[in-house]
Amino acid sequence: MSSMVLISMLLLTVSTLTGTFIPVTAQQQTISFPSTDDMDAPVIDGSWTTTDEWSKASETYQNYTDGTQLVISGIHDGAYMHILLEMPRDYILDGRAGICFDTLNDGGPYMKPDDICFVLGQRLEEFHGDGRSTLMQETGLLMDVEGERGLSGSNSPYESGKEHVTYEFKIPVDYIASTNRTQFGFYVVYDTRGETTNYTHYYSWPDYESSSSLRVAAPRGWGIVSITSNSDSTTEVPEFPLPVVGLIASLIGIIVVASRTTIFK
Ligand SMILES: [Ca+2]
Ligand SMILES: [Ca+2]
Repeated sequence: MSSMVLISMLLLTVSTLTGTFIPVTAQQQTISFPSTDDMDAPVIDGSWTTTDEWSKASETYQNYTDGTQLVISGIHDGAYMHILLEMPRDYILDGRAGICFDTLNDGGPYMKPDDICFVLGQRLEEFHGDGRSTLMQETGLLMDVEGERGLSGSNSPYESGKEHVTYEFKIPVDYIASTNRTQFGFYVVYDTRGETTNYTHYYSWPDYESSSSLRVAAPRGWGIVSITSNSDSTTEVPEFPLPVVGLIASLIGIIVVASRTTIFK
């Protein structure tokens, strides 16, 4: 057997095995909120205040099967996270929207006390988990949190001929990152009555079937939000579980030995 054929077979084996070993968590949807140093923080007034208000924020798009769209924009300045939820095809302000953080990023089937949601409808409310259900439990609202909703028009890049629904939030970083974490579970939920029906429709990110805006998906299925600083955003490296690293190292050893055998025989 030539060494080239042997190497090809070994590489095929490696790629097959690594596919098996990569953990499920690698598939979790992730959003990065970049950091900004300038002082032009978004104005929390419920709409695109200027055409460049959210231009430095990250954008995450979610399309739903009924044609509804959600755009999640986020940025932070070290002290506050600023988050914009935008529904380019929703023209009537009749629902509510919420953002949830798994502050310990420990997932699980139920919402726990460290899982915090801010929901904005007629007013802004704060909820935590009870550890035995996925239903949000209302608590007192942290003083330093802001949220406003409204309609955005021509200042928005998604202006589609009609003013559409937007929600803006301002959340203190140290309330979410109390243990100096930079990654948290993240979940978005919103509802609307829709254009042509009186039924309430529920949407979420990640995209799950919902029957209530106050009942979340199990935190283990939430996405991830990571708050990056300018210095560490370029140093991210893909993580491999240790068994794969060991496997690759040993196979490289086999390849070297096999090559030498072929060359020197
Ligand atoms: Ca604004
Ligand atoms: Ca949690």
